[in-house]
Amino acid sequence: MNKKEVAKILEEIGELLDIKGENPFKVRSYYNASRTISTLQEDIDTLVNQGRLREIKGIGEALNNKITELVTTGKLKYYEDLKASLPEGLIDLLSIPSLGPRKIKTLYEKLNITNIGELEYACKENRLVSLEGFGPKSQQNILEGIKFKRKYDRRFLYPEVEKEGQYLLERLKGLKGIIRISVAGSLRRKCETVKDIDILISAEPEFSNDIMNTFCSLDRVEKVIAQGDTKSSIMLDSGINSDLRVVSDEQYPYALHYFTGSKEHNVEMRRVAKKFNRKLNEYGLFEEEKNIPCKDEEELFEALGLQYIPPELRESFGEIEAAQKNQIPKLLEENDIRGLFHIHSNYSDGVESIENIVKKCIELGYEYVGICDHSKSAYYANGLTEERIIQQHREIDALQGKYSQIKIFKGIEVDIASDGSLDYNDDILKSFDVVIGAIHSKLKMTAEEAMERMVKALRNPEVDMIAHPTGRLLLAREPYPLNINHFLEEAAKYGKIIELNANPHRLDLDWMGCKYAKGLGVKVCINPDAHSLIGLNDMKYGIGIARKGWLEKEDILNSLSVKELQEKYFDAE
Ligand code: DGT
Ligand code: CA
Repeated sequence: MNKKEVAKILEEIGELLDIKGENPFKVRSYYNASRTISTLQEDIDTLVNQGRLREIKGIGEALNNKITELVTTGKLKYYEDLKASLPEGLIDLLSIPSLGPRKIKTLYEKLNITNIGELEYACKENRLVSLEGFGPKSQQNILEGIKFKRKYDRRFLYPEVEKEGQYLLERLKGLKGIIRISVAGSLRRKCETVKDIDILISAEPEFSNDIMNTFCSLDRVEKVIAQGDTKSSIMLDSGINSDLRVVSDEQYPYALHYFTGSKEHNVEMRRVAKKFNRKLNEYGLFEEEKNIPCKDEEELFEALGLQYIPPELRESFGEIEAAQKNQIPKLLEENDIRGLFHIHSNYSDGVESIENIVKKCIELGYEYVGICDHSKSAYYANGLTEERIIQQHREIDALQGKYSQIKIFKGIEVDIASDGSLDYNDDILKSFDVVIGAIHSKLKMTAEEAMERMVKALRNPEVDMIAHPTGRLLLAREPYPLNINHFLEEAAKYGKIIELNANPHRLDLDWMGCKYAKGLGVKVCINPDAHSLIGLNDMKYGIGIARKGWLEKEDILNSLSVKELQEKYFDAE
C-alpha cells in the first residue's frame, strides 16, 4: 500500500469517527496523520521497515501500529470494524460536496438517513428545511450535489431519462432525411429505472451521415463514445448515455420491435416465429430467406398471429400468450383518472394550503380530492395531533361549502406501528372518510414480522387502503422483506385497496404486483403522494406503471365517480 492509499484510509477513519461523534482530539489525530503521510518525502514502506514511523510528528504508538498493519498486510482490522459499525451507505454521503461528517451525523440521528437515495428523497420531501444546521439553501445545495454525483452512476430514475429522451427527440426529429423516429429500450417500455436512451430512426440512406453528425455534436453532448454510419453513442452532460441507430424504412418495424425489447420478450417472439417456420431478428421476419413485408409493428405482430402488444407489456410476463388468445387488456389512460387521494397539505409536511390544492385539482379537472396528511407519530413530518385534525376538518367543511364543484375527502395517512396498531383510536379514525395505513418507521423486519404487521392493519375495519406497501425507494432502499403476493391475497380477503404510489422514487406497488392484484380483484388506487402542486404531475408515472402492470380502468379505484366511491367505499355523509 502506498502513501496515498494509507492517507486516504486514515482520513476515512477520521470521518467515520467524526460521524460517530467520537472525541474531537482523536478525530483530529487521524486527519493530521493523513495529511502528514500524504506529504512525506520518503517512501512509507521504508519508514515502516526501518521502524521509523514514530519519528514523525503526530504519530504515536496506536497510529504506528495501525499504519504498520496497513502497509504490511494491506488491511486494517480496526478500520474494517469501524466501517461495519455504521450503515454501509453512510460513508457515500461524504462524496456529496456540501456534506461533512457532522452534518451526516445529524441526518443519521434525526432523520435516520443512511444513504444517498434516502437523502435525496428527504430533500424532496422538504425534511431538511427545518432541521438544525440545515435550511432551504443547504437542502438545495445537497440536491445539486446528489445530481452531480449521479452523473457518474449507472442507472437513472425514469423521469430523468424521459426528460433527456424528449430533448434528443426534439433536436433530431426535424432533420432532413428522417422518415420515422422513436425511442426504444427500457424507456419505451416505461421501466422504473433506465440505463440509457435507445433511439431508432429510419432515414433516406444518403442523409444517415448528417444525422449522425448532428447527434454527436448536439450542445449537450459531453462525450462521443462512438460514431458510425448506422450506430452512434454519446454521453450527455447529465451523465446519461444515448445510442442512436439509423436504419432503412423497410427495416424500421423489425428494428423498433427488436430494440424495444425486452431481451426476454424478444427470445419468446423468436420462438413464436420458429413455430411458423420463420426467423425473426432486427432486420426482418424471414421465411426461407425471403422477408415478409410489415409496414409497422402492428403488422409484425399480426404476421405472427398475435394481437398488438403495447411496449409496456413486453417483459415476458404472459403477454405473448395473452396476445395469442386476443386477451391483451385495454390499458388505463391518463384521462380515466377522476380524482386524487394521498395529498399532503401544509398541515403536515406539504408546502401548499388545502385551498390551493383544491383549486389546483379543480383546474386539472378532477371530481374529487383526498387530503391525507401524516399522523401524529410522524413527528419529523409534523404529523397531526387530535386537535389539529379537528381544526383541519373544520377547514375542509368550510372549503367544501365554497367549492361545491369538487368533493373534498377527509383523509389521513396513518402510521402503522411495529405491532400493527394504528396511531389514533377508532373514534378519531372514524372521523375520516379515507384512512390510508402506511409504514414509515422500524423498517428492519423479518418477512414474518412484516407480514404480521401489515395483515394486522388490513384486518382493522377502519383502514381503507395501504400506502406504498413494500417501502422501497428506487436506487436507494430495498423493499422490506414482505411476500407481496401473499400480502395481496390477504388484502383481497379483507377487501382493502392497495396504493400504487406514483412518486417516481417509489412506484410501489410495483408493476408485477399490479398484475397480481388484478388477478385477485384487488382495487389499486394511483396516488400522487404529493407534497406540492408540482408533485401532482407524478400521476403520469403511476399511470405508466399501472399500464405496465396490465391494469385497466376497471381495476383502478380513482377512476370511479364520486357517487360510486361513496356508495361502495367511503360512506356518504
Ligand atoms: P436498460 O438499457 O438496461 O434500461 O434496458 P434495455 O431493455 O433498454 O436494454 P439495452 O439498452 O441493453 O438494449 C435495448 C434492447 O435491445 C433490449 O431491450 C432488447 C434488444 N437487445 C439488446 N441486446 C440483445 C440481445 O443480446 N438479445 C436480444 N434478443 N435482444 C437484445
Ligand atoms: Ca436501454
